[in-house]
Amino acid sequence: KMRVIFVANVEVEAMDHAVALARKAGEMVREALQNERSIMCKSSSVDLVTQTDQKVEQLIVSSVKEKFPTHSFIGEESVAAGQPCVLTNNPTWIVDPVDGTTNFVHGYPFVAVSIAFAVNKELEFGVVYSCLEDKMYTARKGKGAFCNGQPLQVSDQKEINQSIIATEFGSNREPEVVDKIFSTMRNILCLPVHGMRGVGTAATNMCLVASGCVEAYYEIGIHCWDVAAGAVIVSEAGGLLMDVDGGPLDLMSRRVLAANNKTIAERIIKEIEVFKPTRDDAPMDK
Ligand code: LIP
Repeated sequence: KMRVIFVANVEVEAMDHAVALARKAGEMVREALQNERSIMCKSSSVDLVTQTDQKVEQLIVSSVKEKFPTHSFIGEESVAAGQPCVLTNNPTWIVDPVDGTTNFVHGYPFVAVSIAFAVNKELEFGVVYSCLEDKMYTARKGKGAFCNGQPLQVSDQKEINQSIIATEFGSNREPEVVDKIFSTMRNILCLPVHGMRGVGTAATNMCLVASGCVEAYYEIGIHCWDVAAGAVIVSEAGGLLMDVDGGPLDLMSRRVLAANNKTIAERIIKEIEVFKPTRDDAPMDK
């Protein structure tokens, strides 16, 4: 019993720290938007990164390592710099310092800081700060989901024809992949659904599912850091997480479906043309 209490206390302390870090990171993003952004490319000319992404991740990493020196870290820019992307049983922070980097570069007003925490490979809490909306989404396993302290609840809609579905085009520009992405969108649009949306950041799309604004969000091509925090928030708001083929969510698979209920999830799955990106935890030489 003492160990359970100890673990819970660490998680509460870690979550409070994550919220404070997300807010500080959001200030850095807002400040950087007032200045020229240095744009660099990663896997392609449309997979962007900026010094702000790197500075924000450095702020979070250094602060976490100081306060929780035994904890592990998976961060988008650390992995881009060659750190392994492997989730172990060790308490692990999973961070996207600037989710919606392309939006950030263009000044398109949806940019989020996403911080998740896992122990024994189980997600324990998620924090997503939509820093241009000043919306702090938080959720801890078993304790509910909130936006700026207000409880969140997914939509109760079970009719796909009365739904809005979110997705993104992603950053893969290979024609055969783009064909699958558009074919899936055509299938879903023609069900028909009320509409399709995407704000340009996975974490924010997931928070919109948790808020009941959209019934589901799916995407193939995301990374674990894009969706880890949002997964806790959707789940604690009464939603569910799956792989796009109907299997259980596999955080490293680069595939996600977040939905308000099983009825909507199963209807969407029938329309998705699945493909398998290289996993986040694939050996580095892959
Ligand atoms: C983005 C995701 C988005 C995806 C983009 C990009 P980033 O994350 O949030 O869902 O479509 O290709 O991966 O790179 O801005 O942190």
